[in-house]
Amino acid sequence: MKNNNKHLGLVTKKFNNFFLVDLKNQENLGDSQKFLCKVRKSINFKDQLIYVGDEVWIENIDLLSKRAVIKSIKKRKNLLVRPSVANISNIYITFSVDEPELNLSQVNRFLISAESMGVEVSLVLTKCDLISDKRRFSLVDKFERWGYQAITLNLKKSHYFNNLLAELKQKECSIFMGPSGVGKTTLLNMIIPGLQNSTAPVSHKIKRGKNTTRNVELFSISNQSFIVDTPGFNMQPLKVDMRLLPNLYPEIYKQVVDEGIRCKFRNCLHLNDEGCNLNKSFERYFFYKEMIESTKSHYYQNQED
Ligand SMILES: Nc1nc2c(ncn2[C@@H]2O[C@H](COP(=O)(O)OP(=O)(O)O)[C@@H](O)[C@H]2O)c(=O)[nH]1
Ligand SMILES: [Mg+2]
Ligand SMILES: [Zn+2]
Repeated sequence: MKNNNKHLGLVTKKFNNFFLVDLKNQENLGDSQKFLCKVRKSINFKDQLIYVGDEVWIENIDLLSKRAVIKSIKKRKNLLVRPSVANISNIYITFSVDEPELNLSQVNRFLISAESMGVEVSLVLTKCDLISDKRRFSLVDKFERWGYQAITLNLKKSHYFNNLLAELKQKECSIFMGPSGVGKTTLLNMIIPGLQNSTAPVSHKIKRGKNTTRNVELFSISNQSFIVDTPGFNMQPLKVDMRLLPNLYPEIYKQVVDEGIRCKFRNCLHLNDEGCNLNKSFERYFFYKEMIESTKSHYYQNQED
């Protein structure tokens, strides 16, 4: 039985030349939702690769063999690299409060590279069973000053996890990003029943890269809501153009947008006081300056190449 209408689908998995596509609206196609697709030959996709997370139009749907053909790609909203995933709506920057110890400069870099994607960014703090409530509250306060409402998790208390899960089910496509050993896989295993990716204690992990790389995959967690599984990826913060940096710090752009501050020079990097009207007495200003300096040296290095 063939259906020749065109349907919108979501690429959830990628094999060599095949794509697993979930139909977005399942009108008139019964229970079948997932189709193994090839790309239509007549289309030149050479410079337009298809990624997991892409929305595609499929046709020649065969309901028996569950096969179809990808006809075209819908314009994508964004593309994350390493792992390559398209159309992310939410990035959950994930760090443990201990084991490994919380590194604020690293948290800052992950937050900024997530902000540079132009998506909704949240902060998750795992392993809160390892610290006192007092310390936990002080961290929540700190990140509130950074512009983030941190979600604190504790494997021993499912209550917090359930709140996060309910939130994820309201989002289109979420991903956990953070360094190795913070509990991302543990979280994914709790969110996606039956996933059973292997987790490893921190010390063990440092000795050797234990993950065997599998491909990125999207898992449905509720109707039209997905989470990215990124096995075998050690997430690294992306490099960000320094001219964009002022827009990526809530403490800065809130002053510009809410309070309407203006500096003398239009593209002020807020480094010197002359003609700069930014109130620099916020906690992350030091990190901000440090980041500008390091991107500056990269910038000049690249110019010389
Ligand atoms: N104490 C504690 N340990 C945790 C928690 N979540 C994860 N872990 C442990 O942290 C280690 C690394 O977890 P894993 O999920 O592999 O981290 P990933 O590298 O970010 O994927 C494992 O030994 C987990 O059992 C937590 O809430 N509390
Ligand atoms: Mg992992
Ligand atoms: Zn300024």
